[in-house]
Amino acid sequence: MRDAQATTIYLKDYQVPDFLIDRTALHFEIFDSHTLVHSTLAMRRNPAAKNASAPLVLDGCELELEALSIDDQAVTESGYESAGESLTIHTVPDSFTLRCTTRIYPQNNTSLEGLYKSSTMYCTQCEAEGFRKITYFLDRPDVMSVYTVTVDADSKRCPVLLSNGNLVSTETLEGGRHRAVWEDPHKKPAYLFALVAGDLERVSDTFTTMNGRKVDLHIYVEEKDLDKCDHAMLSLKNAMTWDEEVYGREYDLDIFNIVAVDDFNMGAMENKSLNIFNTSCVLASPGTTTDAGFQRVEGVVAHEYFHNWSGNRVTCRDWFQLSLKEGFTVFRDAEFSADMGSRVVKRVEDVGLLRTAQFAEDAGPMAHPVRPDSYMEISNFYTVTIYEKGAEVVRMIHTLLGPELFRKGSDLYFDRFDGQAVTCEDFVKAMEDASGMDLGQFRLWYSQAGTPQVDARGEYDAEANTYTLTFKQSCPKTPGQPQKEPFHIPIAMGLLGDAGALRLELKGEAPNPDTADNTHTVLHLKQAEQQFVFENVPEKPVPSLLRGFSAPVKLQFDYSRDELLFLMQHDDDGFNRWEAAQQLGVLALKELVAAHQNNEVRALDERLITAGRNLLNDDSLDLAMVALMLTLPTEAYMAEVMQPVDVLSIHAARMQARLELATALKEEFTNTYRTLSRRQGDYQPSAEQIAQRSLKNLCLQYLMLLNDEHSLQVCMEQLDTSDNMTDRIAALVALVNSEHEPQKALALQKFYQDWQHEPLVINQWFQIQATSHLPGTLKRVQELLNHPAFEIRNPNKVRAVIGAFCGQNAVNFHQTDGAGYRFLADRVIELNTLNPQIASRLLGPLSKWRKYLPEQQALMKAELERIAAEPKLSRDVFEVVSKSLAD
Ligand code: B3K
Ligand code: ZN
Repeated sequence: MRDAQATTIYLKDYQVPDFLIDRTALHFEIFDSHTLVHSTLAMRRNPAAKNASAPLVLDGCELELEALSIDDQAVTESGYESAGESLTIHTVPDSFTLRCTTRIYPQNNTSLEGLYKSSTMYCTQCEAEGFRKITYFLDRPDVMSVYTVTVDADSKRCPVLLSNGNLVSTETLEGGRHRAVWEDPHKKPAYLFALVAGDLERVSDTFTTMNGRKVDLHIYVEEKDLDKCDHAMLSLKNAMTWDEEVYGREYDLDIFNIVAVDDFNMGAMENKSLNIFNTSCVLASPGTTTDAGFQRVEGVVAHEYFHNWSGNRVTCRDWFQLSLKEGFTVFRDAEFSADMGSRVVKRVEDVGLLRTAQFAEDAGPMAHPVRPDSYMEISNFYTVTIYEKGAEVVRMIHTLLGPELFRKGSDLYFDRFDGQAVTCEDFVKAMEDASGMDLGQFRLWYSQAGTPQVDARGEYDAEANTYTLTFKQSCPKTPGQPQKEPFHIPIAMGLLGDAGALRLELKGEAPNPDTADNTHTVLHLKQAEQQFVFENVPEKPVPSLLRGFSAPVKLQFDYSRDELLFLMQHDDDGFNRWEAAQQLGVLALKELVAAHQNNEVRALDERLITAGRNLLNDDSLDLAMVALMLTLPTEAYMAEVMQPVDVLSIHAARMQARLELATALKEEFTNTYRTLSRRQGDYQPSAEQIAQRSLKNLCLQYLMLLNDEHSLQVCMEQLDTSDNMTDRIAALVALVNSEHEPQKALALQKFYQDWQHEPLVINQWFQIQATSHLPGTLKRVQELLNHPAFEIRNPNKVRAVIGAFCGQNAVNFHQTDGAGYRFLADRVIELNTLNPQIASRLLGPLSKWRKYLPEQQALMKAELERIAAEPKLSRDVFEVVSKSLAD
């Protein structure tokens, strides 16, 4: 474990590297007890470096150095200095060959960074700074090198030997060993290096690119999982086609490999031509995977593939620029998923994540800009801000430029910077140069943290036939940023009249001759306060603002409930129809929360029940939309709009509202459930079938709240007879959250017996129990930690039990005696030594302690202090804990 060092790295201190590495030859000798890494680096001084006689400082972490030479002259111990994470050689020529041998122990590497063992296979994870755990190197993304990799291992235990690029030779060695040599013609930073050695089987296919290059596609998995690769393979081919059609980007090698690994810190990794995936993001089959799982596989496969251009061909100059590749690539994968399935559903899901997780991060102690100014541990910056807000920033550029100019901009960006390591500024400049649009003020989205608040009001002048929208924007202070400048905020909007959308004539602007449809526009909000006047407005309109969630802001407009009901039915923007339903739900839930806090009895606003009935009775509506609009705002979203957060009252209010809806609409839910249960044909993860299942299962969840025999029977039948995991899991969730104790216990037991040989299914089984909102869940979670299927070293299991309990089960995590907080702190302390990245990630729910009620704050803070007092904290945990406790 790397010890905590309170060193902060600043963007302003960036300097070009003093040395370059033109060629890298690595030779791995993998043995059971250890691995030897022999590296040969062709190095020279960087002509652009400031200091022409700088010493050579290499990165290296937890390495045993066995040999070191420069131009075949051994460097003796007095010739170098090794301290912390670096090795310094004071005197080197201008150009030289550095050879070095390190000894590492992959089987003991529980951090899952560098070269490690996941069950019987060897694999790597080098982003961001894992390569330095393999050998001494210039482990920074602006040092790009051409790699040749030789791997020797036991032929039986590791019949498959993979690395980046093309396989150039194989050889049988003495002693039952063999060798493979791989060469990657594209220069790349060390974080994209990968190696896999193990006993794997593969599924193969081919793809022919737009210029006729035939690419071999392989997915490597354990033999038992060979039947779960079809969806990933199809997703990969769809992604390759989509990137050609939408971005003009073609794949650049003859081979593309994906490897599935059980123990993996995140979803997947875009190593050049050798993507390594968490099994949860690549394996899928109807019997074992839910709809959400299928969609995740499609999205992650596409995301990693898209990185080949947005990340690999054009990479980041330094880690402050992480969103350059991540934000852009998330935007690309979101658009791909929208094109493959339902656009509105995808947007609603993404905005849900943004408005809960990202807005909370932006308001907490770890708030940072999309391009951070500083960090202690870069692993802590793979955040929802870098990924999701970063994607929103790219989406806003797309909205401001329109699709054609955006494509011109992306073409220019890829052409201009191919093979280079660049910055967010380079990206924005390319967009500006291609479009002619001034993005000067827009750049503040990269440098200012915090979620802007936009307050809007509208005034209709019946005499003048004008409608004036006034916007005020502000942004709360965040750590290190007490003052904020106004942002350039694109507000997509329209005005609705009684008979439909109104034509828009914005005062001072000529109508756009290019748009036949003048009912939709994008306002450029740039000032702290700004007015927009619409002329020739024949009636008082209802404005539809921030369509498609055109900017990551908190918008406040005082709609009446009747106006929200009107927007729910008539807005031509699907996202905003859903948003109107959400805001209506927020108003109703706020009332119930207040009543609960005052010990009053109050009924749910009748209008929600009427609206629900109308939705369920209207055959013309899209089923996915109905399901989304019938889902009340989540507890996490309510926590965002009601601070300080009273977790227990929010939970009680939402439960009451759900029960009232279930009681009032029992007949409609029953009928809809029955109609939707009759599916035609086999299971397909198609948008249409997914919509059908999501509404059917929502009906089931509502019906199960009634706690009656009939609903129980329906639920048990679905659990026992379903042919797919989506329906089975939905039934199990409903049952586990119900009061039917004997049936629940039996069902959980049977489910375990049926699926114990499918680790990904068992993770769901863990998660369902950890997220039960009923009392006694913490005790159950503690028992689950001792379950034979639980492994603290497997991140998926940690996420399924500990992560799910602390992050998705507010009512139990925040139980008033603080036992939930104590439980989390104990797990963080345990994981701090084993896997610092996972430990630090788990801390999220505790770090936001300041937004809760005073008694909870005190208990949460005490647990953070207990962690802070631990003698040996990893840098990852140290950074989050110390920033959480800072004033
Ligand atoms: N780039 C990787 C994330 C690496 C995280 C390292 N701690 C996966 C992705 O975003 O595609
Ligand atoms: Zn990524």
